[in-house]
Amino acid sequence: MRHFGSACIHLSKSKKIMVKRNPHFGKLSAEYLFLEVKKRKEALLNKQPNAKIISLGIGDTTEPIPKVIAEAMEKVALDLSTKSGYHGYGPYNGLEALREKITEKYYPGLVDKDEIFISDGIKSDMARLQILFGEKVTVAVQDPAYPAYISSSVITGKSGFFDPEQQYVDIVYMPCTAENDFFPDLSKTKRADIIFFCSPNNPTGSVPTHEQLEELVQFAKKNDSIIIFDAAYRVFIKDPNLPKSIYEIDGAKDVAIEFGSFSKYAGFTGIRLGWSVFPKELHFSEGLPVINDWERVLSSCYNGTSIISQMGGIASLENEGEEALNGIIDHYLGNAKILKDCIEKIGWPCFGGDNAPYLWIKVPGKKSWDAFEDILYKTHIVTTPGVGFGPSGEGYIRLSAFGHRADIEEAATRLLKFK
Ligand code: PL4
Repeated sequence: MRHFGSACIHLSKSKKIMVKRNPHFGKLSAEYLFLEVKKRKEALLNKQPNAKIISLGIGDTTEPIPKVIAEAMEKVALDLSTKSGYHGYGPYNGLEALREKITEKYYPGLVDKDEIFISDGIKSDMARLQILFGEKVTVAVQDPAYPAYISSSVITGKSGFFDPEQQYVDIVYMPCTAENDFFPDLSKTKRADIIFFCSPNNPTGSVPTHEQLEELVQFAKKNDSIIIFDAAYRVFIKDPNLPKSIYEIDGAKDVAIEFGSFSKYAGFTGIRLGWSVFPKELHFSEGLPVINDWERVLSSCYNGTSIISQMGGIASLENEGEEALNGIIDHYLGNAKILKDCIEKIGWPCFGGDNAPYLWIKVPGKKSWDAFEDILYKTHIVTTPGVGFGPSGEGYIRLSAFGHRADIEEAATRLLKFK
């Protein structure tokens, strides 16, 4: 048996074949965060099968997809059963009509439709990104950050090992804490080839200002680094003074790739639809355009995105779909407000939730996993332990504001036990 963090791995006694395991898997810490959260929830249910669990852990959408969007998907699905409406493989970069809509809505005057590539979501694009850069590049992440950046980097060989401080050696951690207003001190940050940066941030819910993103772009330019800007939650930014895309910053096209998703905007976490932006201006040190290699990765490793999802995506960016979806975003932000008011009544320091669907909460006197267990067993509410997002998350938990209103109100009542 070998121990990695809190997990134990049992070595099998069954017959072994000659193929060696990818050694990078041996460097991974414990369980992938969200699987560990799920296991602990199941452990509670094994002990208390009647527990009425409210899940505010994994950030998954709960509200039904507006009918006008579902009907667009139904139509294309039915058309596929006809000779004239049948489609085979689609273009590997996605439907032109969808790329045009994304450009119009999200990047007017900033990005060309040929710089957009439709995908089945950010998480899989992140994995393909690792193929693009290979194992030799160095990586920086916000600490705390969405754990998939680190897992996919480690699996593809970008880190030596997981040290006793629960950090990956060779990965640059950029602490984002309440003390620095959740924006890294770039004057103290070591250079890395690739900088993962998420805004609104998962898990802290913080959104950097224009000035802060300008600083980030200048930092990348000075260091010849590439920013990977994850805008999965951009639709939650309601403050008109805050930037929604890295391309709102002058010169960002020289140094930044951006990822977007329909998961949280349109409730497509199960349908799967996202996009990447690769500006033509972005070049490798040899002078070759990065976009050309991305096209090669996609043409070699991806066969295009479901036409059903893409037609749903188009409907969700048209007026009727967009209006209905804005109501749903407001619903989730209303949930965040209910939870935030409740946490403020309890008196725990609480961040995020204004322009993001996550609340970042410091539970006084407790480590993250202890706070997670305490809340789970006392209130039957699933949260996500902050330390799972990085060492700077220790002592915090994350609450997701995705949920039906009745569940959120019930959760707020149960949490008041801690007052
Ligand atoms: C649980 C910053 C959630 N099993 O749906 P996608 O692939 O377009 O986007 C995934 C994604 C990308 N970027 C950020 C994200 O936070 C997410 C989704 N994160 C969360 O609770 O943190 C869902 C996580 C899922 C997973 O592991 O991704």
